[in-house]
Amino acid sequence: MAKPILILNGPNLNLLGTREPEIYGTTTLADIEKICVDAAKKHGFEIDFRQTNHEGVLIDWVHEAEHTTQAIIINAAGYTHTSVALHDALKAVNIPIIEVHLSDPKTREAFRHHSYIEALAARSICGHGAQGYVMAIEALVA
Ligand code: CA2
Repeated sequence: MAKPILILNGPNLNLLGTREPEIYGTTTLADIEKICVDAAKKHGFEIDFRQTNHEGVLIDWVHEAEHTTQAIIINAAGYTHTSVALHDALKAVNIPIIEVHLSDPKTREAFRHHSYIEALAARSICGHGAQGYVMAIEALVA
């Protein structure tokens, strides 16, 4: 059995679908998980879909990933723009990384324009909503 694709979601993404629908839509994180499971299954892959509000937990999951998964898809949410520690963890693992954002941070407030993950990612997929996660899975499969 192939190792699963790890899909990591950062802080506040558990609130999706409940607030700020004008930015993030009405799809919940549980809906996105289901969309990802179905998209991966089509290509014979499994996913391991997680969310945390804690930076250190994200970092621990990245460390584990080198041994347990074949690739990481990550929406680090606010930590995208702040976390050197998450950047260092992602740099230390030797597996493909794809960055995903529901919105396009570069068209929003200036403090969202820099990503500490972008330079490490094979691709950054932004502004496609939940479909961006499917695009990331398909990019990995291809
Ligand atoms: O567009 C994205 O996916 C973001 O990663 C979402 C983050 C934001 O900090 C990034 O700049 C871009 C915010 C996630 C918080 O999501 C919420 C959802 C509903 C209500 C409140 C927050």
